[in-house]
Amino acid sequence: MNTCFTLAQLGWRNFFQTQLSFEELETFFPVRISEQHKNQYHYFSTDGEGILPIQPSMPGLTVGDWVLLDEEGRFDRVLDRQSYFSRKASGTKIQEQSIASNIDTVFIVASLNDDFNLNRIERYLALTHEAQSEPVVVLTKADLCSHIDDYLEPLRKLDHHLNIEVVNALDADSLTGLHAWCKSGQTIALLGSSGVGKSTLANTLRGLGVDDENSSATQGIREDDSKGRHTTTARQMYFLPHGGLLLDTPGMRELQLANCEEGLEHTFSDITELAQRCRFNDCQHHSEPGCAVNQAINEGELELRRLQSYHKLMKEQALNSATLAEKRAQDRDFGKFIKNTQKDMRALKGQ
Ligand SMILES: Nc1nc2c(ncn2[C@@H]2O[C@H](COP(=O)(O)OP(=O)(O)O)[C@@H](O)[C@H]2O)c(=O)[nH]1
Ligand SMILES: [Mg+2]
Ligand SMILES: [Zn+2]
Repeated sequence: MNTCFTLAQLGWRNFFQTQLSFEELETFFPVRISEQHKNQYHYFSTDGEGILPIQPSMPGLTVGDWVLLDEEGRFDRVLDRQSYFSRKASGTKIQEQSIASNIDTVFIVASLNDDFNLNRIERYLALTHEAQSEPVVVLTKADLCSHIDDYLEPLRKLDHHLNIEVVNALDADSLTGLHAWCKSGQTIALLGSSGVGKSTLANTLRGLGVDDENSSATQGIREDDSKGRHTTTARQMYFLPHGGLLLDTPGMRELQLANCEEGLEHTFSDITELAQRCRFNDCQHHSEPGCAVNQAINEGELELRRLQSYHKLMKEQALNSATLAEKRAQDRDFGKFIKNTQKDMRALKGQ
């Protein structure tokens, strides 16, 4: 099947258009990366779907990227991203890993059961805000929950403007509230821990049944990131019947924040606003005198849990950002070392 798409359907907009010169518009054509594999990318274009083999000279691309190809279908360059998701790679590896780019809306998926965790939702919110995307918290398994308000109340307290949708991911009728974000040209990504119903939600939104051969594998079969036992082998972008593009992100178990200060400040704007009234400019809101944040906690206006979550995530992102910066500096130094050595070798040979 090779369907043609309009650029608008693929999420093209002025932000990308303005990056192309007049000549480029004539000689190159834009395509959107839809799948990432070991040796190749798949893409959507106005001519349908295509494959871009990975060359050593190409920068690392991610699903969602807009890329310019020449008339022969060769890679020219990647366009600036309107939004970008990355994380510190899981495990001990010091590395930044890209997740997706040019995402308009993130469905932060959490289930209405004991797995529900406000700290984790705050973590996803920070990541979404940092990436300049709009968050929608999607609460799944409503059909199995008899006390939904117990979850809604603390969630609304995080941010009164937060978009919240309560669904049964197995039932298409309960997902109509999500259609507002799934319009043509809109790109949506799913974030959430394992087992909350991301694949189920993706399948139902795509209009696929559980037994459909094209459906994303849901749990029961193990998804494993590190040992190559994925049920889904690659990050992939799908067209939804309502016109939007949906990105499922398999194997996102551990999500460490790095370079996420702005996202955190946005997510915890209640705390950052209070902090402006602290006596000291550099107040850390521990036990300093005249701390407006702690005063709010004492007066019951702010939850202690929330301040603790803020401290924890700020510390984590600062540590990871520093490690990543150090790693980059080391890589740079090593690159210089190699270059100098090669120069020395050539000089020796020339003697
Ligand atoms: N009853 C009910 N079960 C759900 C719902 N969402 C997901 N499930 C079930 O929860 C399990 C995990 O779902 P899955 O989509 O694999 O989660 P993922 O790891 O986030 O992709 C599966 O057995 C689903 O059928 C829901 O809203 N209601
Ligand atoms: Mg899944
Ligand atoms: Zn303070």
